[in-house]
Amino acid sequence: MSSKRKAPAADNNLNVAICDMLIELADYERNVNRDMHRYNAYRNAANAIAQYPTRITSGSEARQIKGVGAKIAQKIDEFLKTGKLEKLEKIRADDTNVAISLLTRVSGIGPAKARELVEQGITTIEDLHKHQDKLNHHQQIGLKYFEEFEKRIPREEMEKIEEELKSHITSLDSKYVVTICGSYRRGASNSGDVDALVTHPSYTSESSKSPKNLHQVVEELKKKQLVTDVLSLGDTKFMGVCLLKKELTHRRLDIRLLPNDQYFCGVLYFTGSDMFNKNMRAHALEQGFTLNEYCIRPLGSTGVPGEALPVTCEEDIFDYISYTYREPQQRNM
Ligand code: DCP
Ligand code: MN
Ligand code: MG
Repeated sequence: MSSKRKAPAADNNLNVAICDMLIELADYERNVNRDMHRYNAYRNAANAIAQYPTRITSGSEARQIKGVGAKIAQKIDEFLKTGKLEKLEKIRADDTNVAISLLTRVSGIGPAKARELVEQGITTIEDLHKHQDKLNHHQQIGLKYFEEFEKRIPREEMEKIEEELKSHITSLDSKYVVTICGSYRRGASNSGDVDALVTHPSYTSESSKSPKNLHQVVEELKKKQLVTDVLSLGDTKFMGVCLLKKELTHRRLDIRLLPNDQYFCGVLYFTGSDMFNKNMRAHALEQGFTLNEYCIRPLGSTGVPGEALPVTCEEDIFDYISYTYREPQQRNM
């Protein structure tokens, strides 16, 4: 998980301006009002509109799109007629909103922390540098690489990071399996971060001991100087920073260690997109299955999930729920 601000994939989106407006509203609802309900409503509308094949000419036309409600349609209408949105103009003119939105762009600073800081008069990145004592370790590293983390990672660089990760990790033990998921696996020309999944045959969901693998992997990546900083590290989840070469940009790297028997449900989930996941989970439910990042389980007549079904590849999961298989590049919505 990564970038805090991102537009829906919009290769040939004829309604970019409308989508940008909705995403700005969504971010405002999440970061300033902490209203995830409205946040999701705006995001869903933006995603739906990004897929729309023609240029929208009125609010009533937008209203016909699934995911666009009456209130959003009205805003689109105002925007198309006047070229702006009064509500957004007011939001942008409010210094508190602007400061909160800015601070939440720092990795590790969420809406609540941002508001707390702004209430203490800390409103700029410069202020943050002066008050580092108010930040935890993750937030301090987020601040240190504030500009770098906002830069997208070109696919070519992602390929090199993948190559290095795989070679370092399999040099520890050739039985390790590494998959870079996220937007990269969907074929994106650039990515917000590196989402790496790792598994090893000795680690399954039945294992009773807490696995040492991820600690060993991170140690090795630090030793090889690919990992420069650790944001957080547990037995199964690492969040940190990597750097390919001295003169290049520091990048956000997430690594998850997954049990061998849960690997492909994890690969499916972390490949996304989040919209694709939502749709696939909804389809699974309609077919009487519950699907999450760990497993797929049949739902009994009472709605209670049964035992996890065996999965040996992503296709198995599609097969169970009679969903036409889609290659990762076909999962952008
Ligand atoms: N994911 C999800 N639901 C979320 C967050 C994440 O299903 N709320 C899944 C789908 C994402 C994947 O995790 O594709 C990785 O999350 P990222 O935030 O890293 O998103 P991407 O890799 O897709 O985009 P980016 O290039 O911005 O990193
Ligand atoms: Mn990520
Ligand atoms: Mg990503």
